[in-house]
Amino acid sequence: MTNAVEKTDHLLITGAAGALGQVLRQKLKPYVQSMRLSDIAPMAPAADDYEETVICDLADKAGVNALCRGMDAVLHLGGISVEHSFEDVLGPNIVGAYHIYEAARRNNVPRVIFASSNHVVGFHPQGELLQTDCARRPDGCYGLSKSFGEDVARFYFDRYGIESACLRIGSAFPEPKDRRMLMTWLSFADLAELVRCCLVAPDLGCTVVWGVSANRDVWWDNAGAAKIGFQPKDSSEPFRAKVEAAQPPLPDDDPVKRFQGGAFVKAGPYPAG
Ligand code: NAI
Ligand code: 15L
Repeated sequence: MTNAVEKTDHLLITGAAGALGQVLRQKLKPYVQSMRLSDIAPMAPAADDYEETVICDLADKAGVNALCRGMDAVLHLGGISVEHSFEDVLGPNIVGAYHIYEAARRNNVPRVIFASSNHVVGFHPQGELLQTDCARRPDGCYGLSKSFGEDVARFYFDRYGIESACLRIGSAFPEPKDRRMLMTWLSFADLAELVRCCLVAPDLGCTVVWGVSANRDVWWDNAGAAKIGFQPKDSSEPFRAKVEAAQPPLPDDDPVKRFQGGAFVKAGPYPAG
């Protein structure tokens, strides 16, 4: 089996019960033969013989190992998706990322698409144009956990040749919810196309890609996207008037306006566990 696939035979999606998991379960269907859908939370039941649902905690090493058995690629969306205490992110995000890559290695899964986040660079100032190889400046325990995940991806490529795309997703929602998201928004259609490109890219290597639509103003230079043939089509511009009418500009010295991570940079600290 080569790493590049025209149509992925068997795809594991973690975090399948979540917001993006539900979207991608539908949108990726034409590009895969079968999907194993997993989450710690209940999911919609398998729709046909090509879907399978498995409840699994990412902190359960044996369970995650079984999830990866027979898979050709993993789309790793599962975990805590907003700022929380270190104790809260430790199992799902940090231990979970390690379990996914270790299970990929043990089961000869050649490719993992890892849902990283813009919060690995959240303490860069807004307005600064970042390359994918910029210094990481995580903006909290959640960002730290995603930064660890990117390191695990790199290690498993360098050591074992498992290819990865680390998707530094901006804000993937039906529409941008605030002024910051006019810059960071990623439409669901562009997200699905980004994942499809990662599945079929002939030479993915270990690539970091900004998950962002073709917004008028962006903070991220997406060279990695060009490498895998991803060309976003949507833009936040049609939502600008609505967003700006709903939210007055923030003062310039508000950290939410100063830093790329927005509100995440002043979340917490949270009490331990
Ligand atoms: P979500 O919170 O809706 O979904 C995450 C899923 O992971 C949930 O269904 C949850 O039950 C599951 N999960 C949590 N702990 C688990 C555990 N211990 N074992 C197994 N499953 C567990 O998040 P969403 O928005 O769907 O995001 C998907 C991924 O993309 C997440 O990893 C998130 O960090 C990342 N991301 C999302 C962005 C967005 O704008 N939606 C932006 C940047 C990154
Ligand atoms: C994320 O990483 C979160 O998962 C998502 O809920 C949004 O808050 C997004 O970043 C963002 O920065 O807008």
